[in-house]
Amino acid sequence: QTAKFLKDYRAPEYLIERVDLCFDVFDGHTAVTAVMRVLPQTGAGAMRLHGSAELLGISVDGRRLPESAYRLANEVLTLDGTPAQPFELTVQTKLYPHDNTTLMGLYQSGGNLYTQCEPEGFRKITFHPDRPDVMSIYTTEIRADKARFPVLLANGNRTDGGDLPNGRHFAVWHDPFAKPSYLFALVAGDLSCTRDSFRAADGREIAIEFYTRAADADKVAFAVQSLKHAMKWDESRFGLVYDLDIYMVVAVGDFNMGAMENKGLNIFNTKYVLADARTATDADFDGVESVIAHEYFHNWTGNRVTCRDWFQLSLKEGLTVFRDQEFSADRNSRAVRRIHNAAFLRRHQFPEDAGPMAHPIRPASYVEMNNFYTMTVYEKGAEVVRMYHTLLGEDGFQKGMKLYFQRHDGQAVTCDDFRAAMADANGVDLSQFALWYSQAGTPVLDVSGSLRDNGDYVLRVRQTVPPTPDMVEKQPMMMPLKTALLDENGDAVRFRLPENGADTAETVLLLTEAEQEFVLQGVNRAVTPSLLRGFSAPVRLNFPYTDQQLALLLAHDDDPFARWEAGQTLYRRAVAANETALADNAPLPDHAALFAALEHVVRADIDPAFKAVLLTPPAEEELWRASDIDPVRLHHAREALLDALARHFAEDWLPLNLQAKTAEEALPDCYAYSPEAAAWRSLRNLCRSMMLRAAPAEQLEYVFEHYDEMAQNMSHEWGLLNAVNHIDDPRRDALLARFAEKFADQALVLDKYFALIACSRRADTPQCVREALSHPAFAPTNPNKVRALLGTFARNHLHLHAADGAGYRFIAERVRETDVLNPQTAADLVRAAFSLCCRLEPHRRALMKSELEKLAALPELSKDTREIVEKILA
Ligand code: B3K
Ligand code: ZN
Repeated sequence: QTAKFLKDYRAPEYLIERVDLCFDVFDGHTAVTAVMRVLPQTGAGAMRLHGSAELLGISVDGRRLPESAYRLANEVLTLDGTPAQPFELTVQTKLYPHDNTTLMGLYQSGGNLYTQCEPEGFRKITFHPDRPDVMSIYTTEIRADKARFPVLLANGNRTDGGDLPNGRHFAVWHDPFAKPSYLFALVAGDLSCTRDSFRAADGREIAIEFYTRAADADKVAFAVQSLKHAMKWDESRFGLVYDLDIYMVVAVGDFNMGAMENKGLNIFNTKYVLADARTATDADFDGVESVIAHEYFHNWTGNRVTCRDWFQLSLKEGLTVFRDQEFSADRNSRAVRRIHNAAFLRRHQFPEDAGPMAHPIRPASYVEMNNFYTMTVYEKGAEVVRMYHTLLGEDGFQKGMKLYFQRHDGQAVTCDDFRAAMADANGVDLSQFALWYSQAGTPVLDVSGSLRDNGDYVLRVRQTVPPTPDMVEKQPMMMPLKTALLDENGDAVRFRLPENGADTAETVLLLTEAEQEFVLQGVNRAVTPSLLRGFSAPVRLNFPYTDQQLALLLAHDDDPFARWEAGQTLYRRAVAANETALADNAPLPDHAALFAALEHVVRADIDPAFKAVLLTPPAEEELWRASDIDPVRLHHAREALLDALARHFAEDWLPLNLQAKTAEEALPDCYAYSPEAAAWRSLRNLCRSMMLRAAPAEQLEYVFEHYDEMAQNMSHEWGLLNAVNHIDDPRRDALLARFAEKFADQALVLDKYFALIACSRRADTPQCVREALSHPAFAPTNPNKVRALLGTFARNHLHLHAADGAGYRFIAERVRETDVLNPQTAADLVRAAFSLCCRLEPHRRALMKSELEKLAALPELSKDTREIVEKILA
């Protein structure tokens, strides 16, 4: 396994000014001719190109090179004696897209052709430097059978097209913006087009085209509207206007990830384009809106200014996630969005930062770049961008963005360039902030507070950054700690800041040292601090709160994140108490303090989505301790708390549900997606699952009898099915079977069916998952199906961690099969199922390790999967 290192970066020796591509599509293969205008840089050595396609021939300035003039070894092509002056390089390759199950490069799906090039897929198409700092102007010609491939698309504007002999036709596309090879895209096939347009701020009319299978065309309207909202929002919030005259989105069912921001021609997983109320949940609609926006925002943060090398991936991803989070916050409840962001990070990124794959948001090395499109690079990366925003304010942040574009439009740059723009535009020193890019691990803040005799309140903050496999000793980092104080009634207490005497009710403390003391003057009474407001830094914070103080914050804090967090801490304490009781075979505690505090919440007159998140304890992944984890016992401890919660408020769920139902139905077009309707439905679904916990037999009977009238859209169906999904009763099976039958022609809904099977707590789940592998709708070549069934099972901690190791064995077998077809999907499965290995209690750790060792011993294992397996075993 050869790793690449950030410290080895060298500027390219050959630039490429222009790339003219011609794709000749035939039945069994596609022939590609690439003509490149090459600019050798001074002192350039032999020209080296990457490629794994079948090479048919190479010419320099029109003269075909003899085989003695080049060497091809390990997918690197070395050309000797190319001119020192600019020259024209022609490369001919032959591709077999129907055999390409990796879904990288050019591949076939449902008879159509699609590309995926980021990060290093262009080299599967032709021979090329294939690195993001080599940017070129692309012209693409596609020739194909007109009846089979009526639609021919590539980046930029269509400049030519017409008929050819033998029933063939062609199209030529030209992209006037220089771009790296990873943004190249091509689509050829039989697709239906939905058209719209957008009037840009500069007056230009931008054509919008969405391409789908004909049968799916009735489900794109929401995505089209989302795009227009995103275009408008980027103009008003960031002053960024779209630059081409056409924006195309193509939906494909076989896709490795969510979507891809190719210049002018986004390619999307159908999951993030297709949505109607019958087939998509509110969460799906929300996903469509934010991914459509994310890819659109990349046009500036990613395409116009791109990454110098792949170590800098967070430059575009962290920033673009921050931008899509802000877009969603502006379109929905900002408070609830922020809570969702924080919960998501803690559930998915914190475990990564505490495990064998821990890496800084700018990794120092990688074996397979595809393995570094991680929660850390994306989600923690977005939190790091948000900290600039918190430190500099909206104005300061916008100044920084402006300078960033002024300096770097059209360039491939680094995270340091971004940080410099933020610092220079605001005249501040952000050199210490650089540590966020080089140090992995979730920082821990241990905070204590005391009231001095003179009435000042003193906060002491100790910061530690835990060791990670890549680095043991860490430096203290710069971060904002947003803070306020509450008195015993829950009212805000004003205080003075010693540095400028300003009188305020909230401040952003700037942490820079391992230990720091902050004095808040003129407090003069007992207070409860409200800390890390708005989740102002991606850290874990400990403060020795009493349960009463947490109840006070939960009832009164005016910062929604801090209010929610107080509740989360109470839940964490309750689950920990359950765990201890289960370990000791003792009776479970009664959780009186928690339930008393939640009385307020159940009855509070607040945003229903906020109420729903306040009534939801942390996910299991957030509750894992540092080591010696028994995931099954933790699962039972958390379930027992939910059961107790359901019983404690047994009288409240029905009226609350009724209130939410009435409010939902009072909205115009109430079963369609809207943030308001979604908020009420999230509360309804919570109530429904609580009612089922409290009285399963009677509720199941009711749901079974009234399912059709209760299920007015997919959010209702999803809520109902999730609530009954764990009950061992033939009526549950009947409901699931009916669901699968009703949506037999809807691939995305069948993904939900597979996910329901795989997430169930029922004892027969492992058996049902195995049987589902031979369901006619399951396909091991389709990443959505693998993720729905196997990815979901890998997160079903009750069954994955079965004490006899059967869950581990099952996943390891599937990894083996998947790896042959699609290494990226296999690597993701390993990561999801096995990352916890070294933190498990010894018995399970040994079982999991032995499965990993068997995988590592396979000589043919892909480098994607091997990198993850070996990191876990290291
Ligand atoms: N940039 C792509 C991700 C490419 C992933 C390659 N394994 C989508 C996105 O982040 O917008
Ligand atoms: Zn992105």
